[in-house]
Amino acid sequence: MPRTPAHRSRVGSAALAAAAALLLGLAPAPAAQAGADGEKAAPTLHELADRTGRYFGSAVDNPELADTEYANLLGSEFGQTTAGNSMKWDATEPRRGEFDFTQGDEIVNYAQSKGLSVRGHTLLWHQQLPDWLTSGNWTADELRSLLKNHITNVVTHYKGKVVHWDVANEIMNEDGTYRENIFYKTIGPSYVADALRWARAADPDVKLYLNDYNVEAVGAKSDAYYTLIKRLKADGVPVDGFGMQAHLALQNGFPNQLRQNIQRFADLGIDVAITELDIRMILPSDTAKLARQADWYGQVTRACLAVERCVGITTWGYSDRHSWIPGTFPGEGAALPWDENLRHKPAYDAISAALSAAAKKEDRQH
Ligand code: G2I
Repeated sequence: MPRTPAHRSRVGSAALAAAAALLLGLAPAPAAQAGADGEKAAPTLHELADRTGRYFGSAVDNPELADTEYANLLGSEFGQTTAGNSMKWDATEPRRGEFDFTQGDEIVNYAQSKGLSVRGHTLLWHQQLPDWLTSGNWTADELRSLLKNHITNVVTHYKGKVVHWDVANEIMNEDGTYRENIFYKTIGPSYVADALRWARAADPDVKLYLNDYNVEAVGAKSDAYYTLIKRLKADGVPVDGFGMQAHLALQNGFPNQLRQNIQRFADLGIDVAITELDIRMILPSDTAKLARQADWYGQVTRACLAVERCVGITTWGYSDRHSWIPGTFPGEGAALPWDENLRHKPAYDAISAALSAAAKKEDRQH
């Protein structure tokens, strides 16, 4: 398969990040270390993904950085991270016009020290908005100007520090209609194109994404994004990618036609990323559920690897020690590839095997 320029530019990102870390006087992320017996340790997920021109990442939330064992493994196994909470509106603009990047910067500094690239998450969402914004009774013009100011300030601050932005998060309902968030209700659907344009004006290089859950399968919700992105592209609105969160649950079934769905978005001339992958189950976990979960992780990984413009995979955390799921879905959990003791689960081996097969194929072709 011929490499596109976009593909080529992703190759060797680990090496570039290590060089950048050296220039900054930071210790580069450790590569796979030779074992005590002189044998080479197994390559990390990101090293394998990198050989296919992709990244493999994990989200992280600020309090987790204090868990040194966890933060060190994140820094050595992964090539990318996403701030779980600290770049959201309530964190970055807690009072009108007053910006606070302390927490977001902490993630960026950590990522740079480990050679990880960063995905910005998120400029606009219906959750985690500050009270001053949600309690205001804004006219369309006022809200448009608040949104523009927010996007301009946040994107400008992180210019050159984040490579992707989830510009608009979760803007569609399950039936493919627009979610009635404050922006839609006050401004109408034009806020999406405007948000993308303002983000582009603030940083011409960062990749601008729309991002949502339950869009992995072909269906009403993903169809709505397909139609929207097609129209945005036709209108010359800067949209570079589509993020499929992929918060999956064993009891809900595997998303129908995942690979074909990724492909049809790529065929619109945009990138696709798996942005928040986790695969939960009803607790307690058992051998059969863990095997099924492993199979699903392998399938998601292979679906991304099968599409040239699927640029990478991010899991929403990597260990059952730190996960949003038990708090949101009581009785469910065990969703990540490492257990709470940071030991590999079968899911880890399935991801590694899928990446390794693709990396070897890529090595043979070049
Ligand atoms: O809900 C899972 C994810 C779905 N897609 C968008 C993501 O942004 C979202 O992330 C989660 C975070 O992982 C949670 O950590 O978003 C949640 C909010 O909807 C986050 O939870 C919140 C808690 O609900 C708050 O009580 C807490 O103050 O995290 C906050 C900061 O720790």
